[in-house]
Amino acid sequence: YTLGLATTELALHAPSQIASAMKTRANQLGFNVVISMIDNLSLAACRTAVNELMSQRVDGVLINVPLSNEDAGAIAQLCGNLPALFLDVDPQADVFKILFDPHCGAQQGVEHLLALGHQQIAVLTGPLESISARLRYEGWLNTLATRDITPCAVQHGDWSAASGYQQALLLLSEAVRPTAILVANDQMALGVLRAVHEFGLRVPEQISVIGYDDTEDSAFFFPPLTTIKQDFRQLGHESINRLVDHLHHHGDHPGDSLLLPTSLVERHTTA
Ligand code: IPT
Repeated sequence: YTLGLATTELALHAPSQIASAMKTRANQLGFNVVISMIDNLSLAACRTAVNELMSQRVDGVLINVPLSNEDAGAIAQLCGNLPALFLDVDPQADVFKILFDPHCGAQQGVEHLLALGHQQIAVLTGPLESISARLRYEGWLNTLATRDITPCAVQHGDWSAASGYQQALLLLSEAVRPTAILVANDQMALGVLRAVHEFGLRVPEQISVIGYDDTEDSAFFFPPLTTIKQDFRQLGHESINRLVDHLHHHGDHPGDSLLLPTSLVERHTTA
């Protein structure tokens, strides 16, 4: 078989680690993976990528592009009989999918900060065009609301360390200084740590920072980052297994979708 991967920006750590894990598993099974990368978040860009893969006669496609329910439906339709597995959609989306539970991850981050006694919590979301960024944000707000807390400040980044740095400068300039910052991914958290350092504040004594992903480098940030782990190796392994399973059985298996858990990794940026 040849499998096709349509993916969002591979300069980001999470999608590149996911692609790497898929390649590794596919190689073990003797399959090839061809990649088509989109460079802007739009349905049109995703269509172009999928068309490009189909013209290379792939036997199935993996789609790691954030898509609304409607757009995921449109892409599933474009694929027709070609098996398509989605990796960045709403858990409610009516397509074949493997996802980390965004509600679970968001809740674990908030509960960790609440257990440490934080009440002045600022949040830094991912880009709101991304469904996963929106679901993490929604999960944070819902969990905070169970304790009648609203974030003391909110900013939106674009998943990059540069945006984390810039948005953290804004969060730290607000009248009320947060005692903790919830960050939607580890790359942005890297930029946040630098901004906090430049403000002359100590992590975690004066301000706690928690990330999301647990990408390969996060244990080597300074201080080592507390974060919500998404096991990308497991995601790559499972997604190839399930897509290949689908190819062998030639049919619809609506039960094939999978929601993977996330876990809290406590390091040294929260107290
Ligand atoms: C998601 C990552 O958590 C985030 O850091 C960013 O890299 C994003 O991907 C890019 O789309 S993981 C995805 C499978 C929801």
